[in-house]
Amino acid sequence: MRPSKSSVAPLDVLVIGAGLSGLYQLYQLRERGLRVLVLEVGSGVAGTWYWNRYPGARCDSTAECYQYWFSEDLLNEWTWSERFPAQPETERYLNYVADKFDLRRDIQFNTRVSAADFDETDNRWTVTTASGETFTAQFLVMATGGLSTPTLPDIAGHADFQGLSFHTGRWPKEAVDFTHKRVGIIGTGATGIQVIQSIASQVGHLTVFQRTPNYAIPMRNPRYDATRVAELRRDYPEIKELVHNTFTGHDYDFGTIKFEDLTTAERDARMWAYWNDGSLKFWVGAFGEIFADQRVNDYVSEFVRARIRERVTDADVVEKLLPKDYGFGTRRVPLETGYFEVFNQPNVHLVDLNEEPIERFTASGVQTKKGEHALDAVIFATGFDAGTGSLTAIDIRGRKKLLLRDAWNEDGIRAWMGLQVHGFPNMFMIMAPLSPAAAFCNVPTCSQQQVDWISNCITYTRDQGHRSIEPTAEAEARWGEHHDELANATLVPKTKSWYMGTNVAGKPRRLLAYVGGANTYRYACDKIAAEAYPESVFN
Ligand code: NA7
Repeated sequence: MRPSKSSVAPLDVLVIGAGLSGLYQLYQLRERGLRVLVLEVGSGVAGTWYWNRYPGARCDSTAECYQYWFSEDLLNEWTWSERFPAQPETERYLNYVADKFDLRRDIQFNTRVSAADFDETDNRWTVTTASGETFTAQFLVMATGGLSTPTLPDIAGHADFQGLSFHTGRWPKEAVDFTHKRVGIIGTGATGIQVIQSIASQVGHLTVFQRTPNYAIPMRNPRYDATRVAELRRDYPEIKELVHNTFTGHDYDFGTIKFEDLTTAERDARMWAYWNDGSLKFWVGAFGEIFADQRVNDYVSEFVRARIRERVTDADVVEKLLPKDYGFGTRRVPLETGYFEVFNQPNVHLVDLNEEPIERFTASGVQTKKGEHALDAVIFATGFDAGTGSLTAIDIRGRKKLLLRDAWNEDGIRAWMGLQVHGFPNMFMIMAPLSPAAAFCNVPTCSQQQVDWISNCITYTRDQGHRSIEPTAEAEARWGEHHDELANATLVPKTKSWYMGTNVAGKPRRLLAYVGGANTYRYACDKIAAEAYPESVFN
């Protein structure tokens, strides 16, 4: 146990988490002359890109959109090597940023926060760590990440299994050698797909346990040579402007061309053009109507199923790989590279858990309804308690000792603008529920927007001589109603996924992220600031 640091000079702001959001939050607050400390559970910076070091981990946003915009020097110095960088490169980038801006001196690593308590008398937060240290600060910023609390399936006998087991979100730093091993993987989301396509050719035998097949788009991932890098640098001002003004924070947007106005040939030509871009542009850009119009969604879904059929040779296997009971784009669409061809390999076996549910782990593998699958290692690519998980894991107590976890259990997830919670003054959240950043946004775009807004809000509150800021209950309820109204006008709530909280037992079923658009959301946030926070109460 470390000595208590409660004697440390009082801080203005405590930031929890040193990932992409926390690093930028530290930078911005420091620029404003505030005393800031970041607490981070990992031994290094980078958050998601620190923990998710599983084989094949790679960004599904293009490099030119997945970066910081605040420093011209940084934009000119850092050179991305390919369009969709792999985990080590993004981790290196975030370490480079931490060093360049001397951020580490205000980050305490290997520190797990267990509790945060708001004191109504002095309007300050006290944060307690798992090792018993305490810190106090006027403001608390939860930069704990939207996808940082791994979930493990509730399968009997896990402790009996004698082989190796890993969760992708807690991958060891040391390389894991799967050569000649019999490996099983549970989960075929964005993560599972990256792992499967990466290890299938190395392992002795791969058993893929699939509950829900996914639509996926082939990734086109060229290397960036010097010419391309120079072009991108030239275009950075334009890209920066674009990402901040689009629906999803990428450098493309919904098209203005309507599905209804096109002939079948024109529709198909448009889909092929977007498909061949090899990015998530097909999802958002081809026909925006897929999110609300079932007929358009059916059409596009069939196009994508046809692409899967073309690539898998075994008729029974391909049937299992085709998503049939939900529409394309209503859950996260992964990018892939040779994923479907993996199932043509003789050393790969697909287990459809709908036909053959898992009964339990045994000492030597996984027992399903049809028999035992002998395994040397199991990989859990089973996802995260998204949005809420990293916040409810901490005992956060606001006014009247109200526990955030209880508040969300009793009232459902509530969060004004996805930024603050009524009853929890001076606490801000990044990538939290009910904001676009929770799922429907290119993370760096929305994370930087929220950090900028939070930094300005904290500065304003202090400059005006206020001790605290808190949204009203009415404003919070209005935001929740607006959120639900937009969500229910889409097809997304019809599909089970982490977007809806259905991947975690007992989690309230509600669309996690705001679907009004990252651009619309930003304009709303800017208006609130320009009008001096009319929906908040200052003390
Ligand atoms: P996801 O997208 O939540 O995928 C988790 C996968 O694990 C998915 O295929 C699940 O099947 C499967 N899963 C979860 N629990 C079980 C059990 N109990 N039995 C069988 N299969 C199970 O997580 P990812 O890590 O892939 O991606 C999360 C985000 O990180 C991603 O969207 C990117 O934004 C980055 P299901 O579909 O629930 O039937």
